[in-house]
Amino acid sequence: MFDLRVENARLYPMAGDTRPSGATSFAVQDGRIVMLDTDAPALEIFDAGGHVVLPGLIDCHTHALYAGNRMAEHVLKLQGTPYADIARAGGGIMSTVRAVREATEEDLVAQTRPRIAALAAEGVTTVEIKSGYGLSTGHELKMLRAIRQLGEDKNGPRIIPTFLGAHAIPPDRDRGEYLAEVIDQMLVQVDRERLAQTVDVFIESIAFNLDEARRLFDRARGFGMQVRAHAEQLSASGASALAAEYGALSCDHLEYLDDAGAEAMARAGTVAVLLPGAFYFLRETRVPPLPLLRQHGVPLALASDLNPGSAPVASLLTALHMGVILFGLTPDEALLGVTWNAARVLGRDDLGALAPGRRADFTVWDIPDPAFLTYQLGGVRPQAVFIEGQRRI
Ligand code: DI6
Ligand code: FE
Repeated sequence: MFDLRVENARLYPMAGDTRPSGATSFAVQDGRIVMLDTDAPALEIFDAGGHVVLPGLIDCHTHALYAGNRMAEHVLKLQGTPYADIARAGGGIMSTVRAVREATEEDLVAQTRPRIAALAAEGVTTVEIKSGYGLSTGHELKMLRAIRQLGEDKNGPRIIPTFLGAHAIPPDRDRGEYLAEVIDQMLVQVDRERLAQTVDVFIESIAFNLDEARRLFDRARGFGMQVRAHAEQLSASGASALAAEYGALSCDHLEYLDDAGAEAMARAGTVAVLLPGAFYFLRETRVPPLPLLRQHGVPLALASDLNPGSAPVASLLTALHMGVILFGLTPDEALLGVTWNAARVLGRDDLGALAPGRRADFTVWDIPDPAFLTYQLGGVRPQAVFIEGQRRI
């Protein structure tokens, strides 16, 4: 007797490709899919009504945990105030850092919940959330504990934390000293409290350089942690090749990726995470080099990048749509980018597909075909969402 049988489904397993399955049913036991195409008895039967059934969507890159917002800065920018003036007046990333430092762990959780709920309402069953607005040991740990707390919400999606203490250098700190704090204090504590298993870094002329990233990666590897990098977003730096050398799970943004970087990523199996929401909101003009990524066979993922500064986009379906329209992804690439390849970014071979052994995270849609999600923008919501076989929507 299984726990759950889903029947009358148009299954799109997304296990490496977007083809529909011949099966119309599957069975769930202990939160995992155990077999496709079965009429074995189960304690509970869910009739999918002949609708499209997809894996739960995965948002593999967000900065969803923050306090306050940067709306005033946005309005100033729209009026033509130069960014340098805004930064001088205390705007930019440091304004969010100040707000996060003033917030308690409970404040952070409370302010973030509605954003997570917005993602979840679209069928997102797994959300990655980075720290990176604390920029001191105490505040970074506070962020990670708040992220952990969000993951304990009974009805919320699965939350996967990433440590991004190396997001920016606080302007009042010596960069060498700050990096030493990230490596010798924050990372040690993150490991001790098991607050994250993955370390991210912003490698850019305005953030950390290759040498600094290497030191961070060396230490992360010593703790058995996986690495990721914000790479080649605003300039080409060789960040992707460096991250690939460390077997990075992903390199993210990549607007300025070059041939050597793409080749190194392909060799290491590093996933390219494309973030069209930031490209859109910043009115960038240079798109990530898709032909290069395809030519080298780099796996592609898509994420919201939800953050208060460059992507106030609490919608993975919008990012999916933008991936197709602004970056030129095919619908198939975009769909695998929020399922199969997004799971890989998170190092989770138990997520991202409807296949035996994977977690029974799935979504039910009254749409003619999965590609419809790349067609209609807005107003598309799943009719049902299950996480580990438990109905959430
Ligand atoms: N790249 C980005 O676009 C965001 N972080 C990063 O590393 C910006 C985050 C912010 O402005 O708050
Ligand atoms: Fe980011």
